[in-house]
Amino acid sequence: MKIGITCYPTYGGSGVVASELGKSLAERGHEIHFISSSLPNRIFQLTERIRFHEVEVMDYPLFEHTPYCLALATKMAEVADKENLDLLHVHYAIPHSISAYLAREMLVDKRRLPIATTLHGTDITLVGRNHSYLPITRFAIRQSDGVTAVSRYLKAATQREFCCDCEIEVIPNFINGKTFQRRFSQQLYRRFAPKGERILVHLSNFRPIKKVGDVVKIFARVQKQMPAVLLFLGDGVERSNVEFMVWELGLSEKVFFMGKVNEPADYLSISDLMILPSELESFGLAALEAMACEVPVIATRVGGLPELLQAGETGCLAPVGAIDEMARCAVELLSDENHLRQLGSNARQRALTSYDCDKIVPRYEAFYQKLIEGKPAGKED
Ligand code: GMT
Repeated sequence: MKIGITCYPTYGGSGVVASELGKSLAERGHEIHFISSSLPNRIFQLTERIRFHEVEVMDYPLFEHTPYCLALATKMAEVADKENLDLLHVHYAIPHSISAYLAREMLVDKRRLPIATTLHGTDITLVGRNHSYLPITRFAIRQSDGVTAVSRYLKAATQREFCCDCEIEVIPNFINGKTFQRRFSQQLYRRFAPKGERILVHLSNFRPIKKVGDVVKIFARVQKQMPAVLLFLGDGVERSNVEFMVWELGLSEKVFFMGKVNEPADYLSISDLMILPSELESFGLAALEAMACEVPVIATRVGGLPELLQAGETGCLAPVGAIDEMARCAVELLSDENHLRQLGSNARQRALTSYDCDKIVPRYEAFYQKLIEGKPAGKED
């Protein structure tokens, strides 16, 4: 198949899923055309089967806001026509689904161009619910030839708030179990934990919804009970607030801000525990990546996280804001090496059994096939 993929190329779960999906599909013999404003995150190499088409947006003094959505639609139609694409797959509904809809309409007299939309999270639970975007997001979902959501939670939320009769297929996030596996580096470990401290880790885009401040509060409690350090992977709007908080608490020597890293598995592999205290998480890709590297996860019992994580088997689940409970659980787990390693091993097992790319990517292929053949898509997970 020849597939056009559009996503936000920045640091964020939907861009990571889109990039990894494109890479896996290319490995399976498909031709992938990324259409976006810059090369998506985690795409480090272009090949015969992984191509990139940059959306160029002309600015003009009259424009208070540059109309990216229109430039994207134009590029989608151009690439679809020139490269004879079978399908457009957009990640994150706003505004990508609308651009895809416009591209499909632009080509309507020439050729059929099915569009698939994958809903990732805040395109439904936050941004899409805003009155400025809700009607057009609903329209975009209805106009897509096929829609997937990354968890049963997100499917239900979409049907409840956007369209109860919409067919939505649940296809969860996935990892490549060969890339994401524990490859412990003594040298890297010693860089952060020279005295054998426990390593806690958090990976996110540092948006308010991630409650990164809670990670610091949990860590502050844990490090009073045992020698420990904290690694922050990723970057985003909340980072400077969190850095200030760390400094105010006198923890600067124990907390490391690594920024955006190309190989998160290297850092996850030296970590003992991931903390993900999000206010909402439609799936929780960061947790899955940690699990694949044998890192148990302490997370909040929200959104799609309980579908991914099993309390007591792969870590702990607690209510949003339950700092003391999460800190207590962390101390308990970190104090029992055997139990910690058992949970880590369960976590990897679960990641491989249910979320490896070899299991999930064929589901996208089957989904595409149905859309290309013009069959209605959408079934229960
Ligand atoms: O809203 C975000 O935090 C970013 C968003 C994205 O599109 O990058 O992440 C969402 O998509 C990920 C990939 O499907 C999911 O694993 C995340 O749980 C989800 N984030 C939220 O629901 C907050």
